[in-house]
Amino acid sequence: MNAFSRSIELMARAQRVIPGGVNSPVRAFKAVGGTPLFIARGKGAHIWDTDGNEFIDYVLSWGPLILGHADERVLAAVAGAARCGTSFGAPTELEIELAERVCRFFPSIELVRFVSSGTEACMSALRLARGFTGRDKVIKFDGCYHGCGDSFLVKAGSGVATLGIPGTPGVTAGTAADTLTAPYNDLDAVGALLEANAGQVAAIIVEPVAGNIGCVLPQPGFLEGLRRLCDQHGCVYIFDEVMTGFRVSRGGAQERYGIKPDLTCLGKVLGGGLPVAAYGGRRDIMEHVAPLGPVYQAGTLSGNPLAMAAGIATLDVLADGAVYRHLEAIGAQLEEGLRECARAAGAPLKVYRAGSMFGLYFTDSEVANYAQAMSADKNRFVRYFWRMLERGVYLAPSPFEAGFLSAAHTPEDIEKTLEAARTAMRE
Ligand code: KE4
Repeated sequence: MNAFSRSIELMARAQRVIPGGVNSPVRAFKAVGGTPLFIARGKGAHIWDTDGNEFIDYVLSWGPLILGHADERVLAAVAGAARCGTSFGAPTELEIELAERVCRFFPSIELVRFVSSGTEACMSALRLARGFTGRDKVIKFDGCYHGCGDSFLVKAGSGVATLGIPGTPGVTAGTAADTLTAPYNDLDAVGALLEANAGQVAAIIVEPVAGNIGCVLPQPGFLEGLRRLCDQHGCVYIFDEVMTGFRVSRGGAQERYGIKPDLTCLGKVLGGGLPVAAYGGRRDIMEHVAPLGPVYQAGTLSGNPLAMAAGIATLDVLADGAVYRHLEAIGAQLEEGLRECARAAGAPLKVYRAGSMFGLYFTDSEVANYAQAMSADKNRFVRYFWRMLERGVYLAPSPFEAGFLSAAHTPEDIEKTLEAARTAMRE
């Protein structure tokens, strides 16, 4: 392991021209301290920092790289598209190709609109739900993160939780007042909010697996209960599958748990590492989107040909399901192995996994919502994070982020990870 001197040098330079030296706060290592590593390159399940240190990567760009870094099929598709030009601001056949694949993987999606980030997808889905229902309020869950749109920065997860940013600075009181929150997995709390705000709630938006509190699973009946409440109260049921889409199964959490939402947000894997996200769902709702209807949403680079090509190549590899059998095998190997490491180290540990996304908490208590995740031992996570990094394993630098596996991770990578965990988990 070389020192991280080049990253330290680059961080000092970056901070002179970029706020905090990063273009997204979670990258700043604030929750774990120290200097973020500047990454030089990646291949498969591995990345190399600017000091030449090699790591097994479980961040995978926060989820998109389900095939691993620099997948040859994705690179070839992007290169081919680039030779025809990078952007036209006009419709292309590639957008139809990717949209047809999305509708095949997600039968609940009858019409889909591409945007360039998960934030845009979630913001647009909420605006559409408000335009469709004529209502103003939205219900979200403590610790869930739906991007950095104003309405969602209320008790949000991910970087907002990591940095402990109080409230919603910069978001108007009126906007924040229209966002209601409930604890994850708490149907009674949602019912009470709906009763207290009768006829005012446009939508309930949920991460069907909460990947921005670490990895919190939906308890049996939770997602079904939200479906029932939306039907009873005339709310639009929005599944934010930016992280879970194509990740927890080929058809996302709605396929895994058998739920039919009204709208779905997608991102990350959808673009195979390039900027693609999407929102889509019931035709009668989506037909309110301009130019068909009055709900306006637009984007210069929406449906960008390079990003479309990367998404098409990625989904074509995922289509036959073989990747998911591999991901399930190495996911189970990692999950069981981490529990065994904790037992051997005498460490209190809870591990949760849904397909190829997982999370761990240093606690003996179950974690089913944000408050319980907050009660886990954060300091022990920080020690674990750095010990794993020193042993060549790159984890998300926050206890409130999920970890991810790729088709490029091998059983040997998992075994090496567990070997590192055996000592990294000690007190
Ligand atoms: P983006 O705007 O970052 O593309 O997507 C926002 C978003 C929406 N919904 C869910 C469920 C998400 O997880 C995200 C983004 N996830 C974070 C990490 N958990 C992205 C990493 C970052 O903020 O840099």
